[in-house]
Amino acid sequence: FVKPLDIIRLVDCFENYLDRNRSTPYRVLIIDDDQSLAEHYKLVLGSADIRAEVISDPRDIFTLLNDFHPELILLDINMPGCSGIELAQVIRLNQDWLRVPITYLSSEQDEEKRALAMGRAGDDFLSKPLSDLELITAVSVRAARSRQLSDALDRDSLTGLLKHSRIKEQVDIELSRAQRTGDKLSVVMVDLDHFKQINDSYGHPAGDKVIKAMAHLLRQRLRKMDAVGRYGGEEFVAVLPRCSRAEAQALMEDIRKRFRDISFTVDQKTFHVTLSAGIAAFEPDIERADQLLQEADAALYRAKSDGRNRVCS
Ligand code: GH3
Ligand code: MG
Ligand code: MG
Ligand code: MG
Repeated sequence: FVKPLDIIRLVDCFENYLDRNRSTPYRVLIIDDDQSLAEHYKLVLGSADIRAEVISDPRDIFTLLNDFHPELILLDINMPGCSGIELAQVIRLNQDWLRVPITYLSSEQDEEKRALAMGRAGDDFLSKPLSDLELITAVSVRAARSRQLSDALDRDSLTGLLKHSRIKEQVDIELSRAQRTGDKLSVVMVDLDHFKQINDSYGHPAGDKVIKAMAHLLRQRLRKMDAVGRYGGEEFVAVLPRCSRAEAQALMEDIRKRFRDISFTVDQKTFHVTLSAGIAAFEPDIERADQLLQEADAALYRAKSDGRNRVCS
């Protein structure tokens, strides 16, 4: 195993490279027929706070891709009954997994076969044996880059929240889950009050600061399983699985008050901003995600017309 000192040094030197959200460990999928070697890799990566899952039967791959959402795949080439090269090609046929980098990790020495592997579907090639330090370094760099690319595609650059299309997708995903399990689900739509006036009075950069503060507060108050996105300019959507209408209402009341109490200062002038929110909850008659979003939007409209700075459901 890597000496603790080496790991600290390594983590230090990748500090900038590792994403801002280092509280979420990278997820790496290891596919190798040599189970004890794969388990060893998993332990080594675990010591550097990288989460690895091991597959020794390639037939399990699609379940794992869907459930585990790896940010990097380490793929053996020579496996009984299945070639890693073919497996990489199969993974690449699926749109959903296009962005996951595939790194071959193989002891294959044959030059032609290595070239074939690289020319088909994988992205790069690491040769076994690999020291623990090499493994951690190679995986950290690739997973960090994978997450950065993913964030750039999925997240809004001002707030770091999910973009419009991704948060809508998230409503879809959680609605399907709620329909399957019968669990509760709430969707919240938030809009800042009289935001044009804030921009007009204090300038656009001040407006941006307020939007960022809203995003920060939402992230802070929501649970890990919740998703939050910037739906429009100063509009936000939060998806709250296993959260009832009443629980969502209480949570949003708390967020509303906290936000109202934030003092913003620009050019020695202090001001406050309020929010309005609308809540929709999953009921058995709801079939599509846009119904939930429409219901939340209608509740938000009521909050606005009832005088703003309130939560309606
Ligand atoms: P209401 O209480 O009815 O929501 O009033 P409002 O002024 O907030 O309503 P409206 O949706 O008409 O205005 C939203 C404003 O938000 C308009 C736009 O200039 C501003 N805005 C949108 N995106 C951004 C942004 O990224 N930064 C800043 N500073 N302002 C933005
Ligand atoms: Mg093998
Ligand atoms: Mg507004
Ligand atoms: Mg608006």
